[in-house]
Amino acid sequence: MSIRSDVLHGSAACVASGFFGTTEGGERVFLHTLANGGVTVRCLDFGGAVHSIEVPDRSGRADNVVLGFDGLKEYERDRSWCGVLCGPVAGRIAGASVHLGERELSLEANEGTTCLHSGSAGFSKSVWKGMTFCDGLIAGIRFSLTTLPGEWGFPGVLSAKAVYTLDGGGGLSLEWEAWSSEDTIFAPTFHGYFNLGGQDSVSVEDHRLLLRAGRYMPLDGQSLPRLPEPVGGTPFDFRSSRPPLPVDLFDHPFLPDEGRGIDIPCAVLDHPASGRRMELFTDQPAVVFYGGRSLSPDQVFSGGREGRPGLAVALEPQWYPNAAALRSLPLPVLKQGERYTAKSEWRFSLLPE
Ligand code: G6D
Repeated sequence: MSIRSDVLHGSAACVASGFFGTTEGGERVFLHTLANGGVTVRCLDFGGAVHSIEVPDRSGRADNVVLGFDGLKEYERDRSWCGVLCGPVAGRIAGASVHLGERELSLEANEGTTCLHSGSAGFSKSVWKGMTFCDGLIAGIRFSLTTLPGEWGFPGVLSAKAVYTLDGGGGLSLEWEAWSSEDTIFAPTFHGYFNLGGQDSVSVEDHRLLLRAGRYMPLDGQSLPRLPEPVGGTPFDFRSSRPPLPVDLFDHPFLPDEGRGIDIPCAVLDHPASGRRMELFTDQPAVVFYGGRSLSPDQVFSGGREGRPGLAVALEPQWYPNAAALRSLPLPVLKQGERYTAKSEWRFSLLPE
């Protein structure tokens, strides 16, 4: 069910950009605003981050439903990947190394001996080039980034594009394109934290989550994903909508076998009190559901909201994490000169009355 027309305010698509700040390295960062059909999305060149998503509730009152920071310094210092693009490879890589053909890729071990989200820099700490576009029906922004040769330990020069598009019916899509000058691995994601209760909500305990996933990947003692197992009879069975609790438990890849593809939402997050619903569609084989257990009071998000476990949840569509260590899962190889594409969509609507 899309957002009712009387709530859309009939606003046509529009875009705007403004200066946001200068990084510690002296790079200028712009904030880009996409507005369409009553939904407003703000994105940053820094990390290709989604800074805020304002969505109406059943009474038509719009509120921000993702975590973001008010200043650039918080984004530069953040260690929770709040709202940013992760890559070239999202998730954990055991031993921070990957056998690729005859090569051994040596990546940054930024979590013990593990590489998490391509290290402490990667896509999430890069300044992307953002260019907005709008044709009256859709509003969007194209983020582009070209790496240095072998940057972050990934072979060759990578040219990546991440395009956010906001349609007039509450749909925010993210489409990836990438090319590499050498054979490499490529499996990015978007790491937004969602709380559909809005800026004043401090917990997702009043939300409900549905995951159309019959399998999930258990984690070992270092939070490294292991081979998939059935969810049946475990706390990881979200095939019926229920509260995403206990938040500390969840940091797992779910495999939306049934819910994969752009026409069936693999995940549905509901907030009955406000009437907001978010559906996630993706062509990727995995979605990491992370309950936000590492969010902490030393983080102050937009609107002065202190971090706490369960403040918001992340749903990160991506390739099978840790595939390099799990021989039966295919590596996300991007061959020299090949074009990588992927698409996910976060669609906001109102719960049926
Ligand atoms: C924690 O284990 C989680 C990761 O999955 C998450 O992406 C990160 O915090 C932000 O390390």
